[in-house]
Amino acid sequence: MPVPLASYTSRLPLKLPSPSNIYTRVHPTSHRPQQSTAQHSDEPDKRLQRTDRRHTLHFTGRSDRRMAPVVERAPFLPTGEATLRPSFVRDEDERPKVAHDRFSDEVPVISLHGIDDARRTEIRDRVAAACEGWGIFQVVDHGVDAALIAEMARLSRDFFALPAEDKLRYDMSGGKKGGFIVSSHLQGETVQDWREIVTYFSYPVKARDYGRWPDKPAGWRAVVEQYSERLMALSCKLLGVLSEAMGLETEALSKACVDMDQKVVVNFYPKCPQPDLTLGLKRHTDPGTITLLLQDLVGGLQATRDGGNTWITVQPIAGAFVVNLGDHGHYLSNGRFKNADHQAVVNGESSRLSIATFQNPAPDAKVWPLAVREGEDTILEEPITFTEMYRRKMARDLELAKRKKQAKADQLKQQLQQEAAPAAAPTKPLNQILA
Ligand SMILES: O=C(O)CCC(=O)C(=O)O
Repeated sequence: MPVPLASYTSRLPLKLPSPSNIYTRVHPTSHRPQQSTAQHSDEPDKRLQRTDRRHTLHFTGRSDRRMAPVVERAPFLPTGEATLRPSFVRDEDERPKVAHDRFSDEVPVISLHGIDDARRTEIRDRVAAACEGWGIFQVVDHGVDAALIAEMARLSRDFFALPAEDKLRYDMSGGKKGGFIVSSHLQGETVQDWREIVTYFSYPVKARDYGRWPDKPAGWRAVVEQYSERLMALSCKLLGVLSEAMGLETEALSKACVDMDQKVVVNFYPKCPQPDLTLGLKRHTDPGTITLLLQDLVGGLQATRDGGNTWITVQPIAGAFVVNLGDHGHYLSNGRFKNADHQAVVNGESSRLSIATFQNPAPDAKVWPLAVREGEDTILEEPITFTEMYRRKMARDLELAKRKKQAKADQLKQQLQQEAAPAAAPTKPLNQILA
């Protein structure tokens, strides 16, 4: 997923930036952070330091790099500090617009009771309407055991409470697939997410690497395994309904996924000193088919359906799963169903936990609309593999991040030039000049 990152599938061919090596390492207490490409120092040259409202920017002091801002990176989530470090501060246009606990009931809540018989048609129609409107809905009465859900959430919280060295045994930086990492973010992005994650690749079973599944807290592996299995079953059920909602045979979406991948990402968002300036997880769509998100009751999942102009905070419901349609689902429906545009915000009062289960097609599965309605063009120009779809998404995201960074640097350069320019001579009225 970050990103998009957080939601990334396993088993990509290695030509791509792989999901794990696009995580940028941010070290916990005892380690030093990776150096930025430009000069980085804990003791910046004070003569060249400039503070604006959002960032403390250090300049390299070398003429060729003088204009390149170096944002100081935090070595770990600095939860005990009164102000937010610059590396977490987002541009104004990216900051939260709605409070984490101003809940909206706009996202439909659908009971799956009777999904296999009496209520199937009704459920199918409600799912279709939700996907056309938001690309998001919540499901209750889904059949996943409440005790299993509670245990999964409890053990996940316990994992994040482990001492740093226990979590670091599963440190994911440097290209490892699955494990723990602080504040993963897209390469090329300067701003960090305010979160920790633990993630594991659970399907296909033959690709599981149990060596990357944390063995603490005790009992967690077994619960994780069971949870993954139940969520795979629920996802297949939902894909069946979604296929029917597209007017296709029940198995159509599962078949299009070939051998479905599943990846689970547990997000932990600690309390944040200045939540209005940052995000737990930046705005994104998930690349896969669907994502099932379990969240606690704190609130923080936000969605937009007008390109980011307005946002809502999804009402948390105990034991419910939020279902997000991903890019793959969006393409397969030829754009009829929206890919959920969402982000996670944090708060200053309590930490928050969410568990995202990403259901993705196999890397070489073909991405091409399955249902094209009369009069419609296909939204893709040619069939591509899921790997290629993901590569294009990453390239777009990186390009956007690059352009944004450049625009900021240009703006700053202009500002500095204006400040450095000698004040223009005051213009005197003609009669005074001639006097
Ligand atoms: O924590 C949340 O509410 C959102 C998580 C999410 O979007 C993700 O993991 O991709």
